[in-house]
Amino acid sequence: MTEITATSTAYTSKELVTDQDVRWCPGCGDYSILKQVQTVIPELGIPKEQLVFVSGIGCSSRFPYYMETFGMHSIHGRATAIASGLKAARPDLSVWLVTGDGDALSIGGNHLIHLLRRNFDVNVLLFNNQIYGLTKGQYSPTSEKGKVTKSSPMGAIDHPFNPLALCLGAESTFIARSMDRDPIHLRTILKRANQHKGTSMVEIYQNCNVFNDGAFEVFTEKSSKAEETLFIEHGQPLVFGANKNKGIKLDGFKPTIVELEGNSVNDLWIHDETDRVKASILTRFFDDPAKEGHLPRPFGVFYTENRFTYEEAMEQQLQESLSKGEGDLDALLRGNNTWTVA
Ligand SMILES: Cc1ncc(C[n+]2csc(CCOP(=O)(O)OP(=O)(O)O)c2C)c(N)n1
Ligand code: SF4
Repeated sequence: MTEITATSTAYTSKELVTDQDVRWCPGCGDYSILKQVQTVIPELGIPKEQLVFVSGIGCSSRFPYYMETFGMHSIHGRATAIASGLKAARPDLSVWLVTGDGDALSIGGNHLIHLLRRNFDVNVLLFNNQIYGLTKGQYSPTSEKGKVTKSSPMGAIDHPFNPLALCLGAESTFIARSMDRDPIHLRTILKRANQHKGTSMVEIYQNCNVFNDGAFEVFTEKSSKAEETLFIEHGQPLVFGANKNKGIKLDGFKPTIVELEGNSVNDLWIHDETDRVKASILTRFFDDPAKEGHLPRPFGVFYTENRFTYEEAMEQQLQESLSKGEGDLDALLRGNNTWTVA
């Protein structure tokens, strides 16, 4: 392990690569995500010794081993709690949390929602491969209904989570979606996540080519990507299709697909990242792509909001308390109320 002493922000992607053998299966989507993170981080101006990658348990959670930064491969589902504690103690650090759909949404579901509502300034990268990879292919909370796996031989009967709808419901201040197979888009979203002050939730569609190959291929393959995806940008109309010939119009609260021929772009839904109600509608663009008349799947920043972070509020309270002068611990322990138990 190399010792990090410098405070320089000038380092290269190569300097973020560790001497560890990467133990993901050949062809796994995790490789691309690692590469994009290692490419983007040196551009962010963060001193290397202030970077921390915290993960839970899963294939995705092996991430900190491969980043030449501080890090912790922690406990299943608890990276959220550990990152919260770290940020409370050291608000100056740049904390990145790497988790999987099982880690974040099964065992860690409870901790995730509290991280989001508290709004610690942490960047969450949720690798969603719709399966438990590390434990060899059991269905996860994002696997589709009917999914046949070793743990659901007759097909999963669970209704899956819609992760971004869940996060928005948990008072998240930044939600976005990207994918392993679109490096440029992923890098843009990683930069946006870093800029956001508060918890940034980035769902990344990630192919597990061993236990759930092709789960997102309709969104990632050249032949179908343009028709099945909707890349959203603040201030821009919702346009998609191979020839950018389709758009989304809001009919009241109901989104509808319109052909652009015969319709003005000005009548289309213009994306506004600060509109929570519309972001909520966008998260519901979640139909099975096999369903007739389904909406395209959005990628980009759905919602962003400026809200006080937990660590800021905590610091303010501490300063307020300190300004009252020295306390009396004995008096505090004795308290104001005493009871005599007969
Ligand atoms: C307390 C505990 N329960 C269960 C496990 C077994 N386990 C390890 S990883 C995992 C799920 C991983 O799935 P996911 O988070 O989707 O990550 P992936 O491996 O797909 O990247 C489970 C159930 C464990 N390690 N610890
Ligand atoms: S099991 Fe799946 S998620 Fe895990 S390393 Fe292999 S391909 Fe990747």
